[in-house]
Order: sequence, then C-alpha cells, then structure tokens
Amino acid sequence: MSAPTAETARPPMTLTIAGSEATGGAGAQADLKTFQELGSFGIAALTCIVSFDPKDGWSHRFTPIDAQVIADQIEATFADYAPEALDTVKLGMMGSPATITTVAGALAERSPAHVVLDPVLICKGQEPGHALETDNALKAELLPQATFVTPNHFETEQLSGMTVETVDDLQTAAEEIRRISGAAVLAKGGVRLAGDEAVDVFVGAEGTEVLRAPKNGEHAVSGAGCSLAAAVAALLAQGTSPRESARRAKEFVTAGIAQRVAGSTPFDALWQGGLRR
Ligand code: PXL
Repeated sequence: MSAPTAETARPPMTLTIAGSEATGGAGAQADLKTFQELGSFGIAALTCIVSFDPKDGWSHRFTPIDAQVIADQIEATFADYAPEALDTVKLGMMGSPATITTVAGALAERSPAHVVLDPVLICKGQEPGHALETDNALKAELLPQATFVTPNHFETEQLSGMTVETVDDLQTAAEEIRRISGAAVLAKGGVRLAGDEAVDVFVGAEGTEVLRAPKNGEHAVSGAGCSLAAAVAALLAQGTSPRESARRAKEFVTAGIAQRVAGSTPFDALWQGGLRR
C-alpha cells in the first residue's frame, strides 16, 4: 500500500450499509449516485435485495442477505481503507431485526465518527404491518450509535411515540428523538404535512432550524429519503457541519425531486443530477 501523496490524495469516503432496489430509484443505488454527485468515494455493503413485482402491483419482493455475508462485506470495506479514511457510514434499509443486530455489532467494533441513520421501517407502497419489530430493534441497537438521524413523517411518529400533524409537532418529536439518541435529527415532514411547503426540522448541537421548500406535487418520490441521508453523509465526510449538511442535503433533494424520473411504478424516482447546471 502506498502512502497518499498530493497526486493520490483520497477523496472523502462514504460507506452505505443498505438494501439494493433494482430499478435504481432507492436504496444503495441512490446512495452511491448521491455520493458520486457530491464528490465522495462511494462504497456499499448490501443488507437485502428488493425487486418490485410488476405482475403484482409493484409489490416488494424482499430477499435478505445472510448475516455472515453482511458482516463479511463490512469487514472487507473497513480492512481496505484505514479507519481515518473511512469514517462516515450511512445506514439504510435493514429489513429485519437479525440484520440490525449484525450491523450494530459490526459498527460497535469500529466506531466510525459519523453514523447517519435513515431509520427505514417500510418502503413506499408497503403497509406498516411489520414495522414494529424493526422499529424496536432500530431503537435499541442502532439509534444509540447514530450521530445523525433522518426520520420521515411515519418514522418520526414511531421513534418519538408522538402524533405529528403540524410543524410544531414535528419539532417537538425531533427534539424527543434527539433526547433519546443524542444524535443530530433531521425530521422530514415532506409532503405529509398540510400546506404548500415541504417542511423538515433540524435539531442538533447547533440549535434548531426549520427548513422549507415549495412542495413539488403531493406525491412522495422514491429515493428521496435515501438520497437525503446519503447527501448528509457525503457532506459530513467533507467536514461540513451537521446543520449546513442538513441545509445542503435538502437543496440537493429538492432539485432532484423537481427533475424526477417517471417510469411505470406508481412513484417517480429522484434524479441525483438535479443541481447540475
Ligand atoms: O425508500 C426506502 C427504501 C430503502 N431501501 C430499499 C428500498 C426502499 C424502498 O423501496 O427498496 C432497498
């Protein structure tokens, strides 16, 4: 291994531990595209494979990845790069309590400086049925290791135990999630709160900030949550502060939603190139 010189200096590095979503809208694919777009060297360890079923209303066909294989991927990525080079990890869909336990164990051994947790409980188009077990495991095992959490409306309600109908509710719930986790929190109202703005609330060591953008339609876009958390990770890896990372990640996602990509699924996909001029 050669030492980095001016010519070979590494770009910031970000590892996503997430599921594959084959159509490229969400999951590790969205994360890697976001990392690349924001100047970070992207690395992925897969937790599961999601293949939508066009013969069954685009339902989610879900294949978990064996716990040992997940641990092996994480081992390979951290062994390849020095811990100080790979200090930022983004966590996406885990899919089961067993996977959460595996990932939590692998992270606890390595303690990366930034752990951005997108607490994915269910995907767009799924029913909240099986979210509870995953919710409990996330809260007990991953939330305490997170340094930054990005819950959407549903996840904010689940993690805080509160009902969220207004921006004030969103702020109170975000403060509660910060209290129980110690992490910076970016709670997303998205299209779920009434009004013509997509409102998110940041709560962290730098204070509280309400982030607003005009709503772009009333439908959630696939990959918006993944891309937001991945953008936060890429920015933190470059030394950007948590609050500034939240602001810039929201701009990135807002531009990506404005230029979303339509296919045959009932939800469009975010385009990570939205900020390109
Ligand atoms: O958008 C949430 C999400 C995250 N990760 C994977 C997914 C989805 C939704 O479909 O498939 C792998």
